[in-house]
Amino acid sequence: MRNIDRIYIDGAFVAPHGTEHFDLFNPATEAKIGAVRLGDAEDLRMAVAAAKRAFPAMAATSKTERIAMLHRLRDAVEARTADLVAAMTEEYGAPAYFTNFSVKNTASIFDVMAASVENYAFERTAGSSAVTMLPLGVVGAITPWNSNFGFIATKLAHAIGSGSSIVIKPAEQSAIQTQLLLECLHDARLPAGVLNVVNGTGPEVGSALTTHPDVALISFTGSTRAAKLVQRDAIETMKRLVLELGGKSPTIILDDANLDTAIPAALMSGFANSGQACVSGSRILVPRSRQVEISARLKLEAERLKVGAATDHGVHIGPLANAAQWERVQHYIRLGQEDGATLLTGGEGRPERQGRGWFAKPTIFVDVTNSMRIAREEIFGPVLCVIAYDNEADAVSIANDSDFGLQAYVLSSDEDRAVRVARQLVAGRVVINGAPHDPYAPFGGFRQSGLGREIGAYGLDRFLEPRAILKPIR
Ligand code: TXE
Repeated sequence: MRNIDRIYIDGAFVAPHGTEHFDLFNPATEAKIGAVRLGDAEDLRMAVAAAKRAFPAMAATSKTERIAMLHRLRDAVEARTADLVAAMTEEYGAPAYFTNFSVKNTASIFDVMAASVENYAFERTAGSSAVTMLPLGVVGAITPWNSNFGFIATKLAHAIGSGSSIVIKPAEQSAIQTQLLLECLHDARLPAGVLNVVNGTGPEVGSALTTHPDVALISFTGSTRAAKLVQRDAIETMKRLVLELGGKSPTIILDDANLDTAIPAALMSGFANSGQACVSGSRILVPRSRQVEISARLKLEAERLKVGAATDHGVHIGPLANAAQWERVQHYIRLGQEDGATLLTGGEGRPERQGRGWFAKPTIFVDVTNSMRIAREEIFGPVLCVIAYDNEADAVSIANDSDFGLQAYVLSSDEDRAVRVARQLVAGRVVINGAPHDPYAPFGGFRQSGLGREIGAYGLDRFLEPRAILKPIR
């Protein structure tokens, strides 16, 4: 049983003032595995005060010093890879290929930021003025449970790269993972107060952060619902915002696609992390002329996917992260049927052989129209919609008919054609033919998928603002 009873303020693990606890579970067994003692608004204020004290010295650091800190953070994460994977497996339940990728990616986030800082022009000229890109002050970060390590690392990397100090309010559901990551980050010996982490709930600790007058910027990843509350709070003191939110990403299978590669790619983008990903390709757009053939292949290959605990051999899909998420997925599966969509495979309940654990069946609906709620709302589970289109223009129009605009996928045997289609899509990223993850590509979305971009120079731009010095011309 793990009891997380410390928060991280001013370079030290300290007991929070808060006395409430939040129980933690293994999603594959539903067994309680620990509890986290939650911080409160007073803890948050102390964390912001520490960050405020640390800011001037951090803002004055050179590129070389920031790069050295980022490298130390990378090394500290790499040194505990196996422990981090184990913690993520126990608390989150994802299969090994996913947990290994997540931890490796967490280390590489610091490397990518170090390279971006190296190339970033902090000193510039505009006309005859000297322009310096300056950090804004204390940064507040709020992160969700679905990719806990990656999101914490991303926000911290941007803070260090820009010369800011940071206070992070992580998701309380991932407290075991957060605690272990913090132990690693502590080993990187950042100056005290540069990194502070307060466990707690969104309405208490999260909103104490978003309303705090000494916080200059909020970098939030989570639901569009909570982001609207954050945005409302931020208005009061004109905080800058970076919002990375939900999606309803289309996967367009063009009529010339080779199904041997297109079907696995479509299923991978839809079912990775049990569909608990903002970039999940949850709408599969298929040419009407090939709908029957494509649906048959999707069914066949989806039914071959093995659902189970990370400890089982050869598992593709793990459990959902918590009971609320499992209920939410069941609700949408019922809703799809009520709205007239047809179940191609999957459905309500647990897969056979899974008596306990928050496992859901990989589910695919056909006869879906883009106006149905299952095609418009983020489900955040292994539930995919197949939507038929008449021609390329129709595919683009359905893909773009969404409140979101985070990511899109195009599959075709003609790459030039796929790029032509990609250029018409309203999405922060378009992935062609299952291209691998690019850690340097800007990340973020159009419309209600968010505000701003993270990663590299695009991310640094949001954490910095220009100061121009105008001198008399001689
Ligand atoms: O997210 P929340 P939840 C979507 C996904 C999922 C749904 C609900 O559809 O099913 O959201 O998940 C903090 N002020 N995504 O409830 O509430 C909260 O404590 C300040 C998509 O877990 O958005 C947590 O740290 N902070 C998404 C963080 O916000 C507040 C990832 C995210 O929690 C707050 C997660 C408030 N008033 C969920 N209320 C993605 N884009 O990847 C909550 N929080």
